[in-house]
Amino acid sequence: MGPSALRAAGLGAALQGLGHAVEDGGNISVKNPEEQHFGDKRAKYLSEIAGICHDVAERITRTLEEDFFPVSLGGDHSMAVGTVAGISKFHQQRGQSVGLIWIDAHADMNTPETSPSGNVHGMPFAALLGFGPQALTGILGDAAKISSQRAVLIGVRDMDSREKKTVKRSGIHVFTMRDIDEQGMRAVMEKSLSLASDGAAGFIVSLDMDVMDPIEAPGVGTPVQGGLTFREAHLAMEMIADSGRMLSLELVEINPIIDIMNKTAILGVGLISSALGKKIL
Ligand SMILES: [Mn+2]
Repeated sequence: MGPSALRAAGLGAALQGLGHAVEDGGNISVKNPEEQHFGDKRAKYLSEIAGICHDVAERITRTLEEDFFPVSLGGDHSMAVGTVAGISKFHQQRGQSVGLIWIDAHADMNTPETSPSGNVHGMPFAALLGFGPQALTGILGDAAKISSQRAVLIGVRDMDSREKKTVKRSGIHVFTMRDIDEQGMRAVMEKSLSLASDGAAGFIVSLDMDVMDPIEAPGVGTPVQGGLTFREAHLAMEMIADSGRMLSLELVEINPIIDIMNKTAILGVGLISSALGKKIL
């Protein structure tokens, strides 16, 4: 329902208003989880999610081959395994590396062995670095999709105790909410943009709406207090646009059932617009 909420909030018209030619590729077909058994409780719906991620990866690769800029709408964050695999593969075939900027209240760095919930949407970042079940790490080939030196996590404020160990061991760059409080979003983004694009074709942006403070974005599955303000998030997107190095953008975890008057999707449309060139002046 997240993509529908973003469409209803006027995403297409907003991007056309910025001068972009927009083609809506429609939804990727997904089975209703209510009609499936979750399977292994350490990684619920793993085989269904892996199948969807494979479809997403192929769709993304085709989008890039057709010379479009992919904007992917979620849906839960497990889809990032597909989007990032697709973009990484496309550039790898051209001898290029890509970076990753992951903006999220959580690290999404669990594996079935460490996850307290068994939710696969808490595992995609780990899978992209090569940790976790082969069903996820092996999409479009077995190699890690992203090098930890070019992977940046921004806005994190809630990690499981065993997950913290994986984050530290992974070697990714982390800017927690405390770093944003102390250094300011501008400094955090300057460092992040430089780390993610160093020696690479550019970087992927994966924006989980739960990075926002729940006052701004109530319609997310796992809200955590103390998140980004409206302007901090827009500044991050504006600096991403100014860098000219973004290769793809995804926005995930909007759940209109628990939202208030589509507020979270309306904010999402604004953030995508800023990332794709909307300026105040
Ligand atoms: Mn996430």
